[in-house]
Amino acid sequence: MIPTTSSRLPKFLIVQVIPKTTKQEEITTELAETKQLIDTFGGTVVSEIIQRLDHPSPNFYIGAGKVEELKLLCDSNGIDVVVVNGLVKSSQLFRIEKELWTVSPKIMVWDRIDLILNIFDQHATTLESKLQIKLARATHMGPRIYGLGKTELSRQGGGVGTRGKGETNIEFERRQIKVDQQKIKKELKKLIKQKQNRLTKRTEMGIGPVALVGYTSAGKTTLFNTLTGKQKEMNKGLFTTLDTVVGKLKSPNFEQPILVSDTIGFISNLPPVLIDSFKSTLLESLEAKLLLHVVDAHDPQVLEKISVVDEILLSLKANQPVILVLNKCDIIDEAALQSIQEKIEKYISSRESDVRTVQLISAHTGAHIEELVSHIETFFESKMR
Ligand SMILES: Nc1nc2c(ncn2[C@@H]2O[C@H](COP(=O)(O)OP(=O)(O)OP(=O)(O)O)[C@@H](O)[C@H]2O)c(=O)[nH]1
Ligand SMILES: [Mg+2]
Repeated sequence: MIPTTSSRLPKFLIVQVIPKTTKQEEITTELAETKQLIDTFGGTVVSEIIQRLDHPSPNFYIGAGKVEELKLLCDSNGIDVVVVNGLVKSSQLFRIEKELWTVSPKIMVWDRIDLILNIFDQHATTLESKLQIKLARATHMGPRIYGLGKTELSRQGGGVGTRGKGETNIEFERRQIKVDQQKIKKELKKLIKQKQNRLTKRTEMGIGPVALVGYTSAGKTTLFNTLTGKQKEMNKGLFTTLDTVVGKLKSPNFEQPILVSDTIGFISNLPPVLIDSFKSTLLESLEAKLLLHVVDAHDPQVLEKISVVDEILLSLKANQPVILVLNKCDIIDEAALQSIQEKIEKYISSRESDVRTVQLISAHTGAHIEELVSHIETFFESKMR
């Protein structure tokens, strides 16, 4: 069990397999993001193993020699959780976990999705997001769900994590899990229907909606608060926002308010299972008339992150007009800003997206917010003509 309430933070070890041709810079960035995720979860990274392999090994994902190294490191550092940063097969995670039983049966082995789901778990407040997490977890865990490993889910399942279970038991669990999944899906379907009705009603009450989308921690909620005068939680960590909230932006140009929605942030290597389960949360964005794609212009990886978000929007078939909002201008110097703007212009012209405008702002200080609002107004005025 993870010692979350004890005096120390759970200790994490990151395992990363990297193709031989990957540049050092990319490795550093990827590791930094994983560390940030672990930090958000509330853990501390005490060790890492990086293996250069063009193809992950079929048995353990990492090579057998690295498994031995992993055991030693887990033992000497008192590791609680090993995070294998990648899309790892459930059977591979289980095999690693089994190897680690000789060190301690308490060590858990997660992949990136498990880590993200466990962060989601901490932030889920509505029945909808709780169900979505449950469903994504059940789909993602594969054989691990049958109580073969001592994973978070099996722990939550209340003692399912005992080893050496008979075939009959596993068969029974397998059937039970299928039944549970069907139940969750049915419940979610009902919630989506109710939500769709609410959305239709709400749309009649205002203009829009405008949806804030973007990479996690880009500043969506900060901008949402600035635009609507609300006080939603914003945070340095990733995935602070999990559920969608709608607020009103009052404009003297219109009788009705402009509706603005804030939703969950995206991240690279977000697997389809997660996107799929969060479709109902993303409903507001999918049905919006205009998207504000918020980016952290101060981030050195800004272009890569814009492209990740664009790909996810594409996969969700969200092809509405976009205003690209370059946020955090208060902490960027003039020269860096110019270079970023040029790169972004180039990126936009190379893609078939519907970016109407690029607007630099600071959601934090409020700089250039009026210009952004004016772009939003112009968009809806043109629609009404
Ligand atoms: N300097 C500066 N910091 C900002 C600005 N906007 C947001 N931030 C900071 O960026 C961090 C993330 O902000 P959020 O508004 O929570 O970001 P988000 O996109 O909603 O993040 P998630 O909901 O976690 O996906 C917080 O620490 C904010 O204070 C800005 O304009 N300037
Ligand atoms: Mg947020």
